[in-house]
Amino acid sequence: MLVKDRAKTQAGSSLVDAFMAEVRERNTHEEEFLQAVEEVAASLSGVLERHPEFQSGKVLQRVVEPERVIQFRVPWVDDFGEVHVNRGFRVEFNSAIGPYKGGLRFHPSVNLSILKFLGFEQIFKNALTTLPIGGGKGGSDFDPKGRSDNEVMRFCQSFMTELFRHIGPDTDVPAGDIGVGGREIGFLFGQYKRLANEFTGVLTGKSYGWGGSLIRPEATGYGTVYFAAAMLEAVGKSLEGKRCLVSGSGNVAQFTCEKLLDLGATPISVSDSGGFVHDPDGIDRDKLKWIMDLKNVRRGRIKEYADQFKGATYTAADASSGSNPLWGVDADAAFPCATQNEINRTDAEHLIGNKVGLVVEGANMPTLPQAQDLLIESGVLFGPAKAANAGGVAVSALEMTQNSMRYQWTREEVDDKLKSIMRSIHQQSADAADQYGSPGNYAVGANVAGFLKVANAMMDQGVV
Ligand code: NDP
Ligand code: 2IT
Repeated sequence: MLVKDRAKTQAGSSLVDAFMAEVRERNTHEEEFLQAVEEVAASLSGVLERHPEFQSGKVLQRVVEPERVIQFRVPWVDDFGEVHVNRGFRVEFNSAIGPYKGGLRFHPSVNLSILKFLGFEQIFKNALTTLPIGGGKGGSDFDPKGRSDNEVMRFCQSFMTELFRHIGPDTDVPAGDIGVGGREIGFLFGQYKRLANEFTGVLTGKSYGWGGSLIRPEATGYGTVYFAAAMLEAVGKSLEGKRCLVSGSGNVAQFTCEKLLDLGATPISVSDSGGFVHDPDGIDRDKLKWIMDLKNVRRGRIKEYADQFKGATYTAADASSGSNPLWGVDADAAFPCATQNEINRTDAEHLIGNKVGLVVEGANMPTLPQAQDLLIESGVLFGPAKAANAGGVAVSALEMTQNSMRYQWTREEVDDKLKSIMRSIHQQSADAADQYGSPGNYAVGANVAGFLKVANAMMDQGVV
C-alpha cells in the first residue's frame, strides 16, 4: 500500500474511533447494540474517506438513532386467573428505503439493547435484499415456553392492542423471529384485523390460506444454504458430502437442515437452550420430520432426540464452561442458527483446529467480533448474518408484494426469486469487499454494500 493511502486509511479509522466513542457515551449499558454498531462501523473507514459528504451530512450519527422507539405495557391473564405484565417494544429504526420491516421476538431476555441491535442489523440486511424495505424490530420479554395456546393468544391480543396504532402495510410491517412463528402471527393478525377493520398485508409470515407467501417459512434457512453454496462455488467447491454442524432447532435451523440435505450435505447436530445433540449418522429426512413435529407441534425439548435415535448423544448446556462443546465436534462446516453470541473466540479456535472451512450465520450476530476476526484471519470462509440470513426478510418483502397485488405466486416462482436474491447479495458483498480493499471478506463487503445504499438514500432525502 502506498504511504499516502495508508495515511488515508488511518484518517478513516480515527473518524470511526471518534464516532464509536460518541456512540458508547450515548448508549451506555446497551451492550448488544454497541457490539452491532462497532462491527459495522469498523468496516466503514474506507467509505467515510471516499464520501466526505457522509461526514458533513452526519449520516453515521443519524443512522444509529432509531427514527422512533415505542415501548408499552402488555398486561394479560393466564389460565389460572393470574395477571401478568410484560414489556412490549417496537424499534422503528430507519425508513430511508421503505416501510420499517423486521421481526418480533418473544423471549425473556428481550430488552431495548437486543431490539436495537436487531433493528440496526435489519437496516443493512434489508438494503442488501434489493427490495424496498426499511429496518425495524420489536418484541417482548414474554416467555411462550410452557404457555397454553389460549395464553399465547391472550398475550398476542394484548400486545397488538397497542402495537396496531403504530403499524400498517405502508408504515411498518412486522414478522416472526425467536418465539414468534405461524401460531403467533395468526393471533396477532386476527387482533389487528379486528381493531383496524382492514384486511391488509400488515404482517408477514401469515398462513398460505389467508395471504401468506409460499416458501416464507422455509426462506431464512433455504437462503442461508443458498448463500453458503454461492460462497463455495466462488472458490470452486460445493456442499456435496459436507458434514455440517447446525445449532438451534427452530424455524431457521430446521430449514437449514432441509436445504443442506437437498444439496447433498449432512447435518449432524441441532440444539436448543438446554443443550445439543450430535448424530454422527446424520440427520436424515425422517429424523428432520421428527424434529419438526417435536418442536412445532409437541413443543418438546431437543434432549428427546437422543432417546429416540440410537447413536445420537445429548450434551447439556453449561453456561459456566466458557465454550460450547457443539463447536468442538468434528465437521466440515458450521451453521449457527439459534441466537446471538453463540460462537466465542475459544469456540472459533475449536472450529479452526478441526479444519471447519465454512461458517455461515443463520442466526443474527451469533459470532462474537473476536471470533469472527479469528475465523476470517485463519482463512475460514465466513458468511455474515446480514447477508446470509436475508432470505427470510426478502421473502417477507415478496409476501408484501403479493398482498399488494392481491395475488399469490407458486412455490417455484418464489423459490427462484429467493435464489436470485441470494445470488445478488453474494455478488454485492463480494464486489464491495473487493472495491474497499478486503477481497474475500464478506463481513466487510455486506456492511459496506448495505450501508452505501441506505446512506445514499438518506443523503437524497435531506436532513430528516
Ligand atoms: P425459533 O424460536 O424458531 O428458534 C430458536 C432456536 O434457538 C430454538 O431452538 C431455541 O431454543 C434456540 N435459542 C433461543 N434462544 C436461545 C438462547 N438464549 N440460548 C440457546 N439457544 C437459544 O427462532 P428462529 O429460528 O426464527 O430464529 C433463530 C435465529 O435466527 C435468531 O437469531 C433470529 O433472530 C434469526 N433469524 C430469524 C429469521 C426468521 O425468519 N425467523 C430471519 C433471520 C434471522 P429454545 O427452544 O430452548 O429456546
Ligand atoms: O431477522 C430477520 O430478518 C427476521 N426475523 C425476519 C424479518 C421479516 O420481516 O421477515
